[in-house]
Amino acid sequence: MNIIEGKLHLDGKEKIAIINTRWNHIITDRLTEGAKDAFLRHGGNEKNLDLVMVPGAFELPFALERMLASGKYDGICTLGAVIRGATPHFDYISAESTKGIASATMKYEKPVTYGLLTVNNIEQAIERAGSKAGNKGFEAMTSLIEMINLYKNL
Ligand code: INI
Repeated sequence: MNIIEGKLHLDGKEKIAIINTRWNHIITDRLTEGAKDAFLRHGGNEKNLDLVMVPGAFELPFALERMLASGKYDGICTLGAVIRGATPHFDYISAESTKGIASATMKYEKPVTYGLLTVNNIEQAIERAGSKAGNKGFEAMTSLIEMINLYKNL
C-alpha cells in the first residue's frame, strides 16, 4: 500500500498567512500566538508569516478570497471566535463564515485551515485558546503545514 501524507515540517521558504478577527480579541490573540508558535516550531521563517486582521468572523471569507486570488501564499490559516449570545446572530455568522471559507478554499485549490471557534460560552472559548482543551490556533497551523506538504504529493 502506498501511503501519501504530508510531513509536519517547513523548509523556511513557504509563505503563510494567518487571518484573524478583532472580535473577541482576548481569545483570538491567544489563537494567533498558538498558530505562530506552531509555525516557528515546525521550521517556518518569521519573515514569511503575515498576519491579516479583519473585523469579525463574517469578514474572514472575503479577505481569504482576495488573498487566495493574489497567489502570494502557499497556505492560509483562518482563526476567529464566534460565541453564542441571546439571539440567532451566532448561527448566521458562524454558518456564513464556515461556508465562505470552504467555498473559497475549493475555488483556489490552495491549503486553507479552519481555526474558527464556534462555542456556546466564553468558558468554552478559553478552554480552546491555550488552556484545558489546548490551543486551536496551534492545531490549525499544524494542520496547514500538513496540508501544504500533502498537496506537494497529490
Ligand atoms: N464576530 C465574531 O467574530 N464573533 C462573534 O462572536 C460575533 N458576534 O457575536 O456578533 C461577531 N460579530 C461580528 C460579525 O462577524 C461582523 O464583523 C459584523 O457583523 C460586521 O459585518
